[in-house]
Amino acid sequence: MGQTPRCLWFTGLSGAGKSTIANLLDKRLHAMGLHTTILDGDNVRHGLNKDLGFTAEDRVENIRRVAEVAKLMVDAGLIVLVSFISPFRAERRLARDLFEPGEFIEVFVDTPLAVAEQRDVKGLYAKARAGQIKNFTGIDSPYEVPENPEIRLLADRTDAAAMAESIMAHLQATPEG
Ligand code: GGZ
Repeated sequence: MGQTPRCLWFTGLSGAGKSTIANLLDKRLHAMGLHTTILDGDNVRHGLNKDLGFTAEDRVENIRRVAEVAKLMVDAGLIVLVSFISPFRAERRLARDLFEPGEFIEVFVDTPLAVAEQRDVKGLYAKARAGQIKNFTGIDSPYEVPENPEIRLLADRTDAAAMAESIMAHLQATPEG
């Protein structure tokens, strides 16, 4: 597997483990000398998308912009790791449709709500349950489960390194995207 440009699109609940897995995978690819980049809330919602919040309309626009940026980066030859909740099927479809067949790999980080909520690493679920955060995904804003992702990770029962390896295996099995 070489520098085949592609978009790996991680979707899943807050606290599902998307960023952890994307970061591990990024390190693995980087160690092979491949050129990658990560797009996530940390580097996009504070800059390009700092005008957007968490209403349905704002999430749609968040994902639209992220998908367009990912497309530019893939066209520039990068392997792009996109890590957003991206809760709506329609917007994930719009993102996919920007790419050539095989370029877009949807990775569903499938952690049940109960598990993400119990972990509650940042205390956001507790705040959402208490009504202090509105429109929180899984609480009072929907997450539409991917119907046909290229990769589904059972993230509540699998070690993060093993999940990164299973994505590597997928990339190696589809070397031309
Ligand atoms: C969901 C929220 C919300 C609401 C703040 N709903 O676990 P985190 O903290 O680090 O990741 C979540 C992140 C989600 O942003 P995304 O850009 O990925 O969302 S979307 O794709 O739906 O546009 C969470 C934090 O932002 N966060 N408020 N109301 N997550």
